Amino acid sequence: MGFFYQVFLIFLAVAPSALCQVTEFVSIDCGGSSNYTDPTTGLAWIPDTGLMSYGQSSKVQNPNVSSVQYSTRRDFPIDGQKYCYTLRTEERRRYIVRTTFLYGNPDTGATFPQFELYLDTTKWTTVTIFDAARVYVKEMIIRAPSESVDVCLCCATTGAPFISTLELRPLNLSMYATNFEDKFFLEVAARVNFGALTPEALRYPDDPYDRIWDSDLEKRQNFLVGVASGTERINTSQNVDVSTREYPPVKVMQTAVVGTKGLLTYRLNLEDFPSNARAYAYFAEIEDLGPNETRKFTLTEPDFGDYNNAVVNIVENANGSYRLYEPSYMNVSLAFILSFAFQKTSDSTRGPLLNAIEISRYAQIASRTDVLDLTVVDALHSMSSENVFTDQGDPCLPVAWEWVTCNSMMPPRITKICLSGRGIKGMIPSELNNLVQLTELWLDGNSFSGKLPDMSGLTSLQIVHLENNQLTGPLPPYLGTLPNLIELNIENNSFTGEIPPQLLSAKIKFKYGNNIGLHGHSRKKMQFRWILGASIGVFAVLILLLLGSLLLLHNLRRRKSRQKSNDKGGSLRTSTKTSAAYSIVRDGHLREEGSHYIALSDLESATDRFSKKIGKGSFGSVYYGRMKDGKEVAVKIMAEISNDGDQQFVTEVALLSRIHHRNLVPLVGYCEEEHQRILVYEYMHNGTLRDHIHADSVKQKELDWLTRLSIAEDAAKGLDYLHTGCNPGIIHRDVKASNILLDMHMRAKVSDFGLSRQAEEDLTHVSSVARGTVGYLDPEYYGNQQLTEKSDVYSFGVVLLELISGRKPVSPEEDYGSDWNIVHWARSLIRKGDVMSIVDPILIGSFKIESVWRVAEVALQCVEQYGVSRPRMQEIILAIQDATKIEKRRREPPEKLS
Ligand SMILES: *[C@@H]1O[C@H](CO)[C@@H](O)[C@H](O)[C@H]1NC(C)=O
Ligand SMILES: CC(=O)N[C@H]1CO[C@H](CO)[C@@H](O)[C@@H]1O
Repeated sequence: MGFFYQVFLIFLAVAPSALCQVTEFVSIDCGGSSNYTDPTTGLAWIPDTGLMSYGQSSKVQNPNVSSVQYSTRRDFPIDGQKYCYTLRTEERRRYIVRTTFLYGNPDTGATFPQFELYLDTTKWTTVTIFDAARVYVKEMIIRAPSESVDVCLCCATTGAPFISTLELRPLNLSMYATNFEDKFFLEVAARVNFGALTPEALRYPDDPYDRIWDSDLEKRQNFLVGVASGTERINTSQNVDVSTREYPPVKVMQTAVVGTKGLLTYRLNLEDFPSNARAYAYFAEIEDLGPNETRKFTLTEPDFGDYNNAVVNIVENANGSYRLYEPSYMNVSLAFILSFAFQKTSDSTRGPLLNAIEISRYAQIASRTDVLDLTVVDALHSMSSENVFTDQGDPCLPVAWEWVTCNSMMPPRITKICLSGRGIKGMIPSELNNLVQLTELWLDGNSFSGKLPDMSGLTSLQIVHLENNQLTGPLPPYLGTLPNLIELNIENNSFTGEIPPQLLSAKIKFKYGNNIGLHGHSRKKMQFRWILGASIGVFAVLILLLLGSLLLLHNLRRRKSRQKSNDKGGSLRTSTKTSAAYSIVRDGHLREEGSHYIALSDLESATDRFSKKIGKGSFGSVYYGRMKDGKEVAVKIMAEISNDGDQQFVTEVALLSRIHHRNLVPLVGYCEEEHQRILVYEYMHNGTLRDHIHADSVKQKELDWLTRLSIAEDAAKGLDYLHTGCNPGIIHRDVKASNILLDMHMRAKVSDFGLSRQAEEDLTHVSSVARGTVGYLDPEYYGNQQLTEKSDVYSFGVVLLELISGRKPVSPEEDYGSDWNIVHWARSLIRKGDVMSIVDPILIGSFKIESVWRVAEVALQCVEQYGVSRPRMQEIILAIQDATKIEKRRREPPEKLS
């Protein structure tokens, strides 16, 4: 399966858009009765008869939609139950799950239905029918959490739940990937095709992924109102290059609206909002602009806050006309009413243009019932051959199965099982012991046989009914010690042996008649047991006490040492004043804790008169040295001593001496003598990351994918600490592979804060001369000189691409053309879905492609044009950890539930 999957992924990666998706589409006509092919779409539909045994098919009257799938619907009973369709999925693959609802019957006078829709246990939406003739479409984009998903209807407040169609559409690898997909599904709130030629929505085959693009001509309440005057519709028949991340259909990009008077405005309602959302805009220049013409505009939307100032210049952003530019907001908080405006800039000759938008709500994935409890219901299910169980979906959520009662914990636990008189045959499953919250167990009136399993873990148990079965064997002693038991009935079974004496106490309502082999206890035996039991008990208590105090001591010690290390690193957090660093500069004294002054003569002897050069940093040469106490160090001599260098030197020392993090190279000391300015760092045995990725000898190069991931995670944590752990935050400004060093255990540490400046406390950016290294430099920063943490993120994205590809960021010597640049190269290949082509050849065959995908995805986000679209270091760390998890999962087979 793993191999097949990989082959399949490679196949997808090679031919993303040419792939014939149709065979993988699942299209279910609910209430339908036969298979057929829809002539307008060419899609094959199947009836839901094999998937759903509840409810009944009902004819839709007066459908104004001619498709066969809307001539019937399935109506469900009005009761407290949930009704679920189960769809097979490939775990972790992304899909669109779509349900549609056409009620039809407008003239019956009955109230229109309103009910709840769930995906697994996650609340999807409330379906409310206002217009009997409208097809309501609900779409969820998911990364499949397991091998199947349940689509459940329940909880009608008026009318009866019903459904018209259910569709599953697999997506190409990284389409609709978000940093939040472990915890959130995406509920599609709006997907609009502007300038559409007809009021009908556009879908397959125009969209190979069968997304539904609503026409902006569709008449619906509160849909695209408040249109600015001067708004005109344009279209083209020329092809538009859409090979970006989401592959919107060409046909949608071939039409647009233009604000000929300089303004485009729209207002629409977003169902299930306010919420956090993912918002995409799709722009393609489809008018032929004259040589002196420009189209530049800005977005004005109160909710988008920060993004308002970004200027869109479609041709420039998309790198040409008839090409797609798709800026996105990965996480923006939006209100129920979305009202947005695009405004021409004063120096632009043409008004704003818009081809399409797509807005989705983040729907937090709800927990399912605890897996331990699931093992029990699965075991019970598998026992019954006579189809006693027809339950669907999760046992507890959104409403519990009829024979199960659950508590309201998250994840929920089962508190009561009631299976009286179901005709179940076989042994009581041993998994039962997992139900630690169970208070009532009713298994009476079945044909359970064999011995009672171990139920000693069910310490919450109060009421147990096992009467009228064929159970045998002795009554296990634990029955007498269940602390909360108040009622036990085992009548009419074939139990044998002695009754545990506690059961006969008055506190428990115990019925045991008609068990031929069962008998009471003899008193003597019992006394002996009591004495034995008591002395064992005392002994155990003593041992426990002893162990307990040992543990306590251990913990105390641990806490103390942790406190100590916290104190060390804490100095930075608590000193919130920027002025601190600069006052040191003014005084010229560096008496910070941590770093200390080292005399030049000591350094000369440590480095054997600077004889062993090991590298060259941004500011000067680096030499190997060994201090008197044996400590190995890297000694960095600052090259030039201009005023500028002076300042940087002092700043760096002041900064570095106050920062302690295990992913940052520690500063040991400094020296300032005879016009020499020297920094002394801890020596890193394995040199720079650059040496390892781009080494000449193959032996040195052997960084496997997991090692690369761990290096990336370490370095990301170092940078994250600089950005968020320091107050004020610190921007590194020169993140690159040669500034990531490796210690003897191949743990990575970020080095060289030569270019770092403390970000001023109340400014979001600091202006200064653009610095950095060619190939890693953030184009936005280069353009506007506004430095933010996101510039480091950009550079780190380049490092990630280096780790994946093993190639240098810019590479005149490698034969890739004169302006070869890793970002452009990787971006175009990844967007085509062709991640295999960028992977370092020496890794081929030894990694899991999905793990590389995860990193490639986040790397692409890091090198987005605009800083606001780039993730924070924290999100990057999560992505890398995710990739590591994926990679490791293959190596260690998943743990089996016992
Ligand atoms: C979006 O941002 C908010 C606050 O900035 C955060 O609470 C939330 O977890 C983020 N992600 C999602 C999917 O909402
Ligand atoms: C340039 C172009 O193709 N324009 C077309 C836009 O759509 C209308 C029909 O709605 C055509 O008549 C135009 O030729």
